[in-house]
Amino acid sequence: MKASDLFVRSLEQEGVEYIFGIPGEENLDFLESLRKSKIKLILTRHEQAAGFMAATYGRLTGKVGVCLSTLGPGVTNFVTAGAYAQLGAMPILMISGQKPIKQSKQGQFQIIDVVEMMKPLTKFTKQIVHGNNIPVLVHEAMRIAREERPGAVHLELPEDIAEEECDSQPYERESVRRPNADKQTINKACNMIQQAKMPLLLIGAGANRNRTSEALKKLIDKTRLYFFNTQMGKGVVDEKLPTFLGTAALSSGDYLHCAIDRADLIINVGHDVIEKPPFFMSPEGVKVIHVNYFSAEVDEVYFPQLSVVGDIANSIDRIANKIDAYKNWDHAYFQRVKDEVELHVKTGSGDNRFPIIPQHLVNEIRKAMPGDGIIALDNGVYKIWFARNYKAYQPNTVLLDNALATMGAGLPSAMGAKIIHPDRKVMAICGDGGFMMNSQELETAVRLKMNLVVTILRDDAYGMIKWKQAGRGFQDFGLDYGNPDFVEYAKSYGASGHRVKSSDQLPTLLKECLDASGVHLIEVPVDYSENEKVLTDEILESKICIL
Ligand SMILES: Cc1ncc(C[n+]2csc(CCOP(=O)(O)OP(=O)(O)O)c2C)c(N)n1
Ligand SMILES: [Mg+2]
Repeated sequence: MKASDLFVRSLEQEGVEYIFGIPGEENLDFLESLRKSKIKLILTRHEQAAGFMAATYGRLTGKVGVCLSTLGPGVTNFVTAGAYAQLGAMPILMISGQKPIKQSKQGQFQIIDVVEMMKPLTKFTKQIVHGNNIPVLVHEAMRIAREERPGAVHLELPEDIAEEECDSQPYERESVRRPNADKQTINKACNMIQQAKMPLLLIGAGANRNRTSEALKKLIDKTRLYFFNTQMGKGVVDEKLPTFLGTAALSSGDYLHCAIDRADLIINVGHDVIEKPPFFMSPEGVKVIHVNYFSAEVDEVYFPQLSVVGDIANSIDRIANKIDAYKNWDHAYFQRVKDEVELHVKTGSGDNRFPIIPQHLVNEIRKAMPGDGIIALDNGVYKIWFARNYKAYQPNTVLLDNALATMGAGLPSAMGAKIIHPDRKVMAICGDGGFMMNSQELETAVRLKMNLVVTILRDDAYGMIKWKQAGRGFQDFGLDYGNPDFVEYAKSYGASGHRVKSSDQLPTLLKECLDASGVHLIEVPVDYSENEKVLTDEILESKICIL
């Protein structure tokens, strides 16, 4: 069989459904093999966007998202997406082409050492030097990408290898089950939870996997434990539940941290060091049970007393079976914090000022989105507002990146989500800065006939940095820009463009766009003047920590 056919057959064998990317002439054999395959090619307008889409596919399905690029400039465009997947624990395989390796008459034209470049960004990177190695390398790359902690892998397929004849066969994918924690450790964890006075449950990024959600819901239903989550743990458990305390959107000092400071035990499920720590440990402070696929990476602020290592869903399920709502638990203070959090989340949500304030926008978008609707956020100051104020009801309905925290991923990740869930409502939420970093993908979305809403918060600035600049006491400098006319810009792609002209118009417009077919871009002029007041001053003034 021809090597490129063998490569595509190996991917089919692994269950690959889509390949996102941009081929170059070095991928032409691969492309021809793909043409004959049932794997669909999603052609994008930038490799970075293809990588973000593949990563989102990995994030939402647990299967490996695959993306394709040419050598040199194509694959250097994968760097940010590779880092996004690697830090965010999203399984992806990046495939890139290369000039012939056995004989080349082109000198160093477009050639960089791609495998070397990929090393710090991936779990595995290899150049394929013989067609017969393809089945084993594809199998290994996929296994490594999927295995906890999931991440990025890369294979380079040089032009001359792609066209050679080989005689090996694709592998059958084996079935693997993760190991479970031992009985003694589960018993120890249950004893610690039973003996605690003010236990809290924390749901982190690693808990955002299939089956974990159910186990955690069972634990909370049975014990009424108060819980909070990190930004990437949003939605694992329904945030409407009465014992949900909120999302740790700020590193410290938020209302929620008052509860954390009082807790004597934190059951930390799926802790991932790539998110800023949602709390700090100290020698005499809170005790921690670390529940994860692997033991804790210990540092000065994180040194759990017990690690429950094994499949998270299994560990939580077994803990839930063994423990109850105990009489010695004192939840009164957590309830007071909960009341305070709810009060502040509501403040401003009905404020009809124009330009629109973030609290109001978050509230209207929550009202407009169905329970299983997905919002995909880019990176800007609004991410904090959404993390704090937008309640996620189902797993993976708030796609935000609190790992690499890159700008430019909002639109591509929304598109990736839409490809996986064509029947669900999907909205990209971007700043004017982040949107413009991958706005060319509007063409891809229109070409793929997606029903998609793209909301752009327009402040004509890199607002997040402006806020931090003011917070440091620096003068306003170097962060303002102009924007295209977003309505006309959308139209030029064959999408529909809308501009919010008053607060009252917002709910109807959101609803209309979500119900309509096609790609709808909504420009929302936003007023960020409340950032400092709500995210800093009011929290400092609150008495809840000392009550
Ligand atoms: C690729 C990338 N470049 C720069 C940054 C640093 N950064 C974080 S937020 C931000 C401003 C975002 O501006 P915008 O998208 O308009 O959102 P806003 O905060 O104005 O709502 C910048 C420059 C980043 N996170 N990612
Ligand atoms: Mg902006």
